[in-house]
Amino acid sequence: MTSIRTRFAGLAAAAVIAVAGQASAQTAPPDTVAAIRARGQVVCGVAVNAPGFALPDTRGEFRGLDVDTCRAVAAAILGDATKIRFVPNTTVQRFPMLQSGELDILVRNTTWSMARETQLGLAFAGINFYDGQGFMVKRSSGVTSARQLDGATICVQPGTTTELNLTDYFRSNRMRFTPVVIESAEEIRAAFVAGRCDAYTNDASSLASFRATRTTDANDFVLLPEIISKEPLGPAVRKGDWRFFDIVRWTLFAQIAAEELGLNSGNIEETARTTTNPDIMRFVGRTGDLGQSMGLPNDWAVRVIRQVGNYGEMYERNITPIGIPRGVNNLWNNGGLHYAPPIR
Ligand SMILES: N[C@@H](CCC(=O)N[C@@H](CS)C(=O)NCC(=O)O)C(=O)O
Repeated sequence: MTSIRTRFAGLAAAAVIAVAGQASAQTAPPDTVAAIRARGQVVCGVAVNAPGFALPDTRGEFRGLDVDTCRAVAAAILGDATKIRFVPNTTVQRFPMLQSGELDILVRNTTWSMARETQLGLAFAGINFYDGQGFMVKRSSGVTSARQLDGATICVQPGTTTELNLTDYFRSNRMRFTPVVIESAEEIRAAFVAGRCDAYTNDASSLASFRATRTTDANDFVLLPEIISKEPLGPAVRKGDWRFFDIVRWTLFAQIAAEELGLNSGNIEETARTTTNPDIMRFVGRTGDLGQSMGLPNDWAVRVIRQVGNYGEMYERNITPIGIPRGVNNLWNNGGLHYAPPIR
């Protein structure tokens, strides 16, 4: 029953998306930056329960890579990384909430795909985590490869790329499966632990994050070796509001470039004053007027790096503790994929 109901909710959300897409084509493009300034806050949509990406700590403060990606935008626009309201949402709710203007920005383990840009009226400003989809099983099952999952029951969240890849993978390998579709991350994990499904499929980061929350029995769960998709995760905004898009895009690139330039939260202010390196002088706004070109003060990137840190600092703070090595999420000149175009 749950599975039928949640599937129906997914279809209803898709209908809302189609209508919202038509409506937005007729109205003037929103000025999100003006709205953020007037409100004094960025409204950022995040996951409900995603350790490493978005989760409130014991004092109720949100922590995670997605959270920090939003904080950096608040630092760039408002000069204060704390001027932000986090709005947790499910995989099904996230796109209608961004389209309707309830959110300024969505940073929610969300995969950049063609259809999400061309059909949903959204634009992805960059990639804050390179991910891929995996499967987790209980060690006691004895399963060691996804190819052994023929006939299995699989827990999956609706409205996700995960659901689509799962179907493709089983079809192309001539295997069958029964989905158990549950919208809430907490409930789907409980269902998996309780044995309602043989395997749980999600972004590998999310599976690692689930395992990291199992304090006593983490070893009872195994991530299978197959990674069946590309899941480039990143911040999404409404299409058409290009000023805001530029700020989100170049804020993330500034964090990546800062790591490459050896700039971090500890040294940025001193370096900004003393450097004679032309790339860094432009980066910190002593030359080039690049901040002004986005309607921001020229030291916008200094604010971002001082308050939130470079990309590597965000990674160490949030992702290293859930046990995922830098790997493909390293800089391009260190064996990874993160590459910022020139800031000039
Ligand atoms: N990246 C995929 C999957 C997104 C997804 O399922 N995220 C999970 C994994 S972190 C999630 O949101 N869990 C936490 C939650 O629902 O609060 C997509 O964009 O469709």
